[in-house]
Amino acid sequence: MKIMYVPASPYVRKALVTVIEKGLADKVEKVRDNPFEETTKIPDFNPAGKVPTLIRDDGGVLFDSPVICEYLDSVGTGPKLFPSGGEARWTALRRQALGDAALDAIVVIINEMHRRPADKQHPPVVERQARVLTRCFDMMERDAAALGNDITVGHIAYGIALGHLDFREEMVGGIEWRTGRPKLAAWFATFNQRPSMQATIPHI
Ligand SMILES: N[C@@H](CCC(=O)N[C@@H](CS)C(=O)NCC(=O)O)C(=O)O
Repeated sequence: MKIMYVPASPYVRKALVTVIEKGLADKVEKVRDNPFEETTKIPDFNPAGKVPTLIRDDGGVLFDSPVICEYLDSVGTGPKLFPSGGEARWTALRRQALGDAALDAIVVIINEMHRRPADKQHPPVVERQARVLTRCFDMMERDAAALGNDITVGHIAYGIALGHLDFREEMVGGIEWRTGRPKLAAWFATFNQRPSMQATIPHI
């Protein structure tokens, strides 16, 4: 398999953490391709032109990190990251959606503050997404005691959203998530030590 990636993308990181957690590191070739560069080949495979994009060994293409992560879970080894059914599945999917919602809000803030000319920026956009982030992290804090030492795609999505805000803290105007969220901070400190998280620390 091949995964088209950039090392700063949190959605890519979800997929790469999953690759490692599922024992697939030697089966997935990483192909660096920046979707914002003219030379990108990503649109030949994924009409959205986004990373991560996964090219399977049979030539089939998968995109969007939730789909890629579920595929990797189905072909790898180790505990299921997507529980097969019941309430456990809904909990994992809800947590994934919450982590991804926080990521989406971070991306909107960064695009608004750093990818638009100053005279085209609209502060209410950033303020609205900052409120989204507050609500997302508050919900994670309420959930933190239930996270335990398990790992599902929901845990991965939480960890990557929190890690991404740390990575982009300056670009999002200094929003930080630990104050007033001690349970979440303690959970992240442990989760972030997993080899899969340490092997995928984002960089430019
Ligand atoms: N929902 C997608 C989001 C992927 C995404 O937005 N990736 C960004 C990089 S962080 C990208 O490729 N952006 C290119 C663009 O917006 O044109 C997922 O979960 O994979």
